[in-house]
Amino acid sequence: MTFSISADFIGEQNRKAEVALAEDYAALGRQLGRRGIDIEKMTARAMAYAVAVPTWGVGTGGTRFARFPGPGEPRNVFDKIDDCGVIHQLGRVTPTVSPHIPWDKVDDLSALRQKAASHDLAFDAVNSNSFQDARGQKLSYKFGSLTHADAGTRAQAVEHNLECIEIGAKLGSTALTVWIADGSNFPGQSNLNAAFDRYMVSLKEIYDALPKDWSVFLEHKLYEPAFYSTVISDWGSSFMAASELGPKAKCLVDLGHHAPNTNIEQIVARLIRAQKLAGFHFNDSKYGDDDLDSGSVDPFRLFLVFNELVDAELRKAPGFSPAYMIDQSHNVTDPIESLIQSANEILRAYVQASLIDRAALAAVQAESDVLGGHLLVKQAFVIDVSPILAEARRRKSGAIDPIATYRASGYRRHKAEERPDSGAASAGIV
Ligand code: PSV
Ligand code: MN
Repeated sequence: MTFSISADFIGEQNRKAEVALAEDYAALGRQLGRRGIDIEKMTARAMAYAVAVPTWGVGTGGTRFARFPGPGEPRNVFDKIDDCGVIHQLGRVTPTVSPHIPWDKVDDLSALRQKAASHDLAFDAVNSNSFQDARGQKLSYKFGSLTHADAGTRAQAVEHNLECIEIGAKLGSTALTVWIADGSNFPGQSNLNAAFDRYMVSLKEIYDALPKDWSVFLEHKLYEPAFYSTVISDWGSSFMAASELGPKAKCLVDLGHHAPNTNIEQIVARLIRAQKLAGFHFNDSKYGDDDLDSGSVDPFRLFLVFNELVDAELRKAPGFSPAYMIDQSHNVTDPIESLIQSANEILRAYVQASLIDRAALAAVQAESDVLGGHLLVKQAFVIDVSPILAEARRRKSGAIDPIATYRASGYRRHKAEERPDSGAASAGIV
C-alpha cells in the first residue's frame, strides 16, 4: 500500500480554517456587493475554471549547470500521476495532466489511463519531443529535427509526432503540442527561409494525420537551445505556419518565450482576433525563459493576460476555447507545492479579471477617459480574492489551505521512503 492523503484528513484540516474563511468570505461578499458584484457568481466561475499540469513539472527541475533532486521524486509516469493526483485533490483546479513523449512512454496505456482516472484525472495535450535524442534513436537531432537538412532525420521526427498522436488518442487527448529546438547558433549555419519551408512540409504531414477532433498547437520560442535563430521564433512565425496549415493548427503561447518586456497580452488579443489562440504554457520570468512559478514575479502581467481572456470569453469571441496549461521548472521548491501555488495564482488572475466591469470599461474608453479605464482595471487587480479561491476549493472537497494541508499530511516524507533514490544523476531543465 502506498501512502495517500485521505478525505478525512482534509476535512480535519479544513475544520480548523472554516470559521475564519466564512468571516473573510462574508466580508468580501459585502465589499463586492457594494460594487454590484455577486460573490456567488465569482465563486461559481472559480469552481468551473481548470488548468492542466505537466507530468514533467512534478520532478525537480534543474539548470544547465546542475540539478538538485529532492526526496521522494517520482520514478516513472505512474508516480508522476500520483503526485498530480495530490495537486488536484488539494487544489481542485487541475483535473488534467499533459504528458511528454518519450519521457512518459509506457507499454500499457490503458493502465496509465486507469491510474489517472483513479485520481479523477484525464489527459490534456500530448507534447512531442524532438529536442533531444531518445535512447536507441537511429538519427540524431543535434542539428535539428522537423527542419533538419537531412530528409531521413525529418522523416524520423515526423514519425515520432505521429506516434504521439497515436498514444494521445489512446489516452483520451485531443491535441498535440509541437515545440522544436531547431534553429542555428551561427549566422550562415542555416538558410532561414529554407528551414521554415522544411518545417511546413513536415508539419503538413503531421497535420494531415490528425484525427477529426484533434488540434495541433505550435509553440514558438525566441531562443534556447539555439541562440542565433530559432525556426519558430515568435508568434508571427507561428501564426504564419498555423494559417498555412489550416483550422486545426493554432498558436500556443508560453509566457516565457518572448523578448523581455514584450506586450504578451497584446499578442494574446491578436491571436484571439485571428481565432488562432491554442492556449498557454503558464510560468513566470524575470530575464528570459526562466520557468519560474506562475504569478511569482509579475502577477500583474498574468492578470493582464487574463483581462484579454475574460474579455474574449464574456463577449463570446468566435473560435475562442484556449487550452490552459502550466509549464515550469521547479528547481529549488517541492514541485507539488509549486504547482498547487501556481495553479492558485492562475485562478486568482482569472477571478480578478472577472471582476472588471466590462460595460463601464467600454464606456470610459469611448470617452477617452484614460485614468478612468486604468482605474477600472487596476481596482480589480488589487482586490484580494483569496476567500473566493479558498471557498471554491472547500466546496469541491479540496483543502482550504492546500499547502499547509499538504505539509501536515507528510506526503513527501512518505514518498521519500516509498521511492528510494536510484542514484541516477540527471541534468537539464526538466
Ligand atoms: C521549451 O522550453 C518548453 O517550453 C516546451 O514546452 C517543452 O516541451 C517544455 O519546455 C519542456 O521542456
Ligand atoms: Mn512550454
